[in-house]
Amino acid sequence: MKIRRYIGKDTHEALLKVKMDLGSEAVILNTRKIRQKGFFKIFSKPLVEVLASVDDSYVPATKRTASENRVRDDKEYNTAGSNNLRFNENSKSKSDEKEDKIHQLENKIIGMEATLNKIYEQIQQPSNKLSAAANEGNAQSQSKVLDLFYNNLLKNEVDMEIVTQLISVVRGKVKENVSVNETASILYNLISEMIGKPSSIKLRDDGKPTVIMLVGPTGVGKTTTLAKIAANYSLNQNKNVGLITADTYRIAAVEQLKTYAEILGMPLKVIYSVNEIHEAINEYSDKDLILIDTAGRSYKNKDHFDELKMLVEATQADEIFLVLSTTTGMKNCREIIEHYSFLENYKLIFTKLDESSSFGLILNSRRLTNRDLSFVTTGQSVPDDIELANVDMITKNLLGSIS
Ligand SMILES: Nc1nc2c(ncn2[C@@H]2O[C@H](COP(=O)(O)OP(=O)(O)O)[C@@H](O)[C@H]2O)c(=O)[nH]1
Ligand SMILES: [Mg+2]
Repeated sequence: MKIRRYIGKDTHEALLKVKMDLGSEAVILNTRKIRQKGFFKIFSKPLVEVLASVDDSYVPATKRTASENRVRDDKEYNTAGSNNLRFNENSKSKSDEKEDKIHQLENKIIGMEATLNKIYEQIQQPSNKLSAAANEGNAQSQSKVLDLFYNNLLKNEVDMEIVTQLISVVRGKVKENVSVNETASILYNLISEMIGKPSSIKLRDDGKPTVIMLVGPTGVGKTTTLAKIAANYSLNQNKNVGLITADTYRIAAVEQLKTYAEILGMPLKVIYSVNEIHEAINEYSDKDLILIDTAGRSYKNKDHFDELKMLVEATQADEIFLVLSTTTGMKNCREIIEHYSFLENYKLIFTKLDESSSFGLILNSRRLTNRDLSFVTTGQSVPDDIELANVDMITKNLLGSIS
């Protein structure tokens, strides 16, 4: 681990020096303002000092071979999305750039192929297998029908405890000779009720900006989701939106949101410590909506997680959204929810529904937290791939096909 000190006339200049020297993987350890020494310099503007570190194994882009760049770009493409600005862009040779472009196109084609396959599968199937089979309405023994749904719910990763409870409620309600249709409709109602009515952002009506904060583990899609929300409120609802990021752990994270802010024509404020949050919010007093992005602090690192707690405490946001990915395993998700239980009130956002085949995690988390469901995201595209959770679609997915 290399640790170095960089000085600039402002944060921007100091961070630029970090990037030039250590690349965008550099970790910012500390930033502070320093006074220049000497009698006359005492009255000049303070300089900014940034302490940054980078792994010894890190090779700056300019010193990498083409194939190293290719492997690295694969990683960056997968973890930060195609919109993420990469620092080494300017220093690449023409052939590297060409290779990158071809590679990005390949990725896009793979994505399109997957989408086409999905559409093809849907066309092949009756539009709603569940209702098609259910419409037959054939009477069967109660236990056979219930077994079917029991298995489907478990297959879709609904917690055993919830499945058992659901089935026992249905058992109490239906007669011995029961149609699949009747059972499906009772279960459908029970599950929809459990998922609850999704709740969007509640904008303040006292003329003050509504302050929204997104929290959650690294890589679940907080920044992308924040950009989607910002774009939708700005473009579709004509709201004046200001962005703040407290995720200054990696330069690449700031760059990512900066890129979105530039594309969307919104201001972005970067805060490096908890005590800067009030000033940042105050400077946005003309905004309708302030969206705050946070670093995915691991609860396994107590100091980092405590920093997040302090930020939450200091911000007193109007609403906090805990962002969870449907691709996370339930065991992991349970641990995450437990660690974020310090939040007094929050709503749930689920991401990456496009990458997950079963939505048991949504029902389980709703049950576990008893917090309102809000948005779900269905792809990497900003601003399109976000919607208020569709309870009908989630419930049908959980009940599964019965053919
Ligand atoms: N497939 C898919 N990928 C997503 C979705 N939302 C975000 N991502 C991707 O997940 C990766 C991490 O996203 P990012 O917003 O940086 O996560 P953060 O670390 O929580 O801020 C990026 O590659 C995003 O493009 C989604 O709904 N579906
Ligand atoms: Mg982020």
